[in-house]
Amino acid sequence: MAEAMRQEQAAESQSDTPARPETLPSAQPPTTPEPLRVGAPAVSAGGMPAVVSAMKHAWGEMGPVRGTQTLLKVNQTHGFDCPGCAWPDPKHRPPFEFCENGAKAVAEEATTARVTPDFFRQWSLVDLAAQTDHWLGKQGRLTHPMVLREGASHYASISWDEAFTLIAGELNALGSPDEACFYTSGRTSNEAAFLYQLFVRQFGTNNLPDCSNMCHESSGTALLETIGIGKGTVTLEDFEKAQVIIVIGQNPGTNHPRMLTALEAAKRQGCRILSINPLPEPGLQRFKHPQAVRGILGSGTPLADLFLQVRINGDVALLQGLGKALLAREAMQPGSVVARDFVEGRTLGFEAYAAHLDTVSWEDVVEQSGVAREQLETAADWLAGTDRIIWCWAMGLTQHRNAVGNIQEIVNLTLLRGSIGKPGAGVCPVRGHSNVQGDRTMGIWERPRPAFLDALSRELAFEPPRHHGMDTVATIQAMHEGRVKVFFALGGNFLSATPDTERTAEALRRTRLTVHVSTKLNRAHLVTGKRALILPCLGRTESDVQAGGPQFVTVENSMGVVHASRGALPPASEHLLSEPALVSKLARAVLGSRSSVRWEWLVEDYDRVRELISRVVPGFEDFNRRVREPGGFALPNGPREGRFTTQSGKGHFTVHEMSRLKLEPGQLLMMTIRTHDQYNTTVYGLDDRYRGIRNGRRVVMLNAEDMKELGVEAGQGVDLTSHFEGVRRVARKFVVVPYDIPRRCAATYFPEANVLVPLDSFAEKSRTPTSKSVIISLSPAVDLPALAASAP
Ligand SMILES: Nc1nc2c(c(=O)[nH]1)N[C@H]1C(S)=C(S)[C@@H](COP(=O)(O)OP(=O)(O)OC[C@H]3O[C@@H](n4cnc5c(=O)[nH]c(N)nc54)[C@H](O)[C@@H]3O)O[C@H]1N2
Ligand SMILES: Nc1nc2c(c(=O)[nH]1)N[C@H]1C(S)=C(S)[C@@H](COP(=O)(O)OP(=O)(O)OC[C@H]3O[C@@H](n4cnc5c(=O)[nH]c(N)nc54)[C@H](O)[C@@H]3O)O[C@H]1N2
Ligand SMILES: [Mo]
Repeated sequence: MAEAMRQEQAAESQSDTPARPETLPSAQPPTTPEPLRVGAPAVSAGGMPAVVSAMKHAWGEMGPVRGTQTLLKVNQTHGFDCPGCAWPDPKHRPPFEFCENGAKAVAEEATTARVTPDFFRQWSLVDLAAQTDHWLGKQGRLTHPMVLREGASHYASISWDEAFTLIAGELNALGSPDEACFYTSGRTSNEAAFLYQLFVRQFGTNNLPDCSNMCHESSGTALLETIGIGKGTVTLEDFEKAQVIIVIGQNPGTNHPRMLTALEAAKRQGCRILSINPLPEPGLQRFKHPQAVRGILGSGTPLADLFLQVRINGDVALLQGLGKALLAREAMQPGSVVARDFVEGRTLGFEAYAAHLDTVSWEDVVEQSGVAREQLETAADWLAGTDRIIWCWAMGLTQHRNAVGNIQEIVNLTLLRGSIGKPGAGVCPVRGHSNVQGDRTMGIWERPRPAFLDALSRELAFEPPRHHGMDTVATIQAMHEGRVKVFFALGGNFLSATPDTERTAEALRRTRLTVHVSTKLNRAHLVTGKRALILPCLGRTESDVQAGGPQFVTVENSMGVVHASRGALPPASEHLLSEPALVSKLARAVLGSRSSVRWEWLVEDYDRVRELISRVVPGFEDFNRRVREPGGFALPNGPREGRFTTQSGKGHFTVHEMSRLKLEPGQLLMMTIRTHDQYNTTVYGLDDRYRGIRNGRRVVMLNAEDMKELGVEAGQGVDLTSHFEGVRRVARKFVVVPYDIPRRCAATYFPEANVLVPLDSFAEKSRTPTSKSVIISLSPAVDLPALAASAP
């Protein structure tokens, strides 16, 4: 304690700048002194450049020996689950079952660089805030628990016991447990997530916002209502049997590269692939398998057979157009398209759906979707020709005001063709974080189902709170209004991932305490409450040894398969705690004798945690045995097995009004997307190789015709202003890049553009921020010499 205070005083006397950063998160420094380079987008994904890039990142962070050894353990039966994405592992795994971007994710975590107490002595918060996100991430792994005391300018080290006592003091002083929020990012293991939600509910609140609120919440909401489960229905094997696969609102070449292997295999079986996207993403046009000889040397496999260049948020119109075209074929030849027996016996609401499509005009479909009728007719021919259809989607559909409608229109087409609950058919929301789906299954949800709470109450003899808690948007609003005073995050980067960065920053600053359990330094550590803690934890790649010996954790992939993940590397520091151990110590410190759970005993051997899970969560019976079988086990999935699990027991057609774009002159609709060199808010590098944009992230992609009309030129600097309910938000100094994107549409990168996303603009029902539908206008930026773009 005395040592900590001394360090802190020393740190404070070093600096005469204000104690807390004034730098607004949006006013980040230019990403690089080098000029932006823009060239032609790549013609294919994968291939040799992917291999080179993977090795560069792995060796750069870890050196050649540790780098190669680590990569050999990714996604193997006795290795660890890749922290990159939630795409499932094939049954027969090649020795290198990872991808370029998985390698970057692993390298980022397994780096040999370290952020020590010495580092924090040198760097004040103000100085750190002046660095880029890329730089912050490159400093390495966090090694010690750190505290920022009231008024201090630097973080100082703190013992674990003191840190837990500090948190307990703040939490137990609150007027109500609902004055604290407990965020989760989707990398958290099942074991840690289960213990965490148990702790939070014993503390007395359902305030469990998570990254899912900003991600696939719209998918969960849409699917739960219509088919009775908030998850996808297909397995990896279904990809080999499909005749048509639609990839809509997703960029798998960058975000789920291993999915390309499944698509390539499907193509070899004669499957057709339809891509629906405002951008012709190179990853979907042509693929060279980086781990097969034909992929490295050959010219690759053309993937998408048809590309529909939909306008941003034109998907409801497009999907209704496909519905119309299918019903027209049915009218010409009754019984040829609508799966009559299925629709009559197993679904509700078909008549209303068909009647609504009658009122939709082709003119509106074409105008609002931006896609020509002939193209839609071609796609409809494919859908009419087979019922082995798989729909895959991601953030391009979930982050709009009518996101739930987008996904329910997919369900309509699926029910119409009866293409669900049979081999080679179904719906496939492709998840992001490697265990985001599992965290929900474990009870990380602000609106838990009563049956889940009943089971907790029965097995653990306490009365969990029944009223709904706060999601991500509500948490920010409540912190802003002073109703939430303590913010705790198990992973993630809440500040940079959430909308309206300025408002979120202000909200965080108004709290009494912010706590981040993290592996790496990020901007969320720099914008804090009165006091703040950084608690460093083990990552996926590291061995986890508890009193009962070496442990493994479990995760659930995008297709509902639960399997083990076992780290192998020595921990980055001897001071790290595993997430389950950290949560159990926290629970003990905060709840004391109020909790009868044997927290310390549970984490001595994670089998004990799993045993508890098996008694609370349906589908996890005999968990410890089944998870030890190679490949793990699949959770029950009614719709996959031919049973809709809605209350009616039927699949539901739904009716949605087409979303109409209303833009004033000079306004554009902007989406915020990921580059090829980032993992959400973690910036690995400054290139977006597939899109041909290098060495810069503050760019805005525009249609060349719009540029002419707006009077802006390639390479010009502009400020972006977003418009929502009379409020303007500004992001400065973006460089204009002409791109193949529909008229009146624009694209920028997340998280640089998050400052423009309005907090109060979110999807109906799911409350997901509308990060892909932001109305903006441009104005010339003064003074942008360092970012000038070179000509293509
Ligand atoms: N390497 C890497 N892997 C990742 C991540 C990462 O950052 N890096 N993030 C992980 C996470 S958490 C997630 S959720 C996923 C995200 O995976 P994606 O959803 O693929 O990620 P985004 O970059 O947001 O891309 C959205 C795609 O939707 C398109 N799109 C945008 N608006 C619309 C629209 O209105 N209609 C249609 N049809 N398309 C639209 C964009 O052009 C883009 O191709 O990836 C996961 N995997
Ligand atoms: N504008 C805009 N905003 C978006 C999106 C968008 O498309 N556009 N996408 C949204 C989506 S889909 C998502 S999922 C969210 C992501 O939101 P988050 O999940 O909150 O953000 P990440 O960037 O994935 O979190 C990265 C941090 O997690 C920590 N970390 C990494 N591994 C571990 C670990 O093993 N344990 C712990 N405790 N910490 C770890 C590191 O410190 C790292 O800095 O962002 C959302 N925000
Ligand atoms: Mo996500």
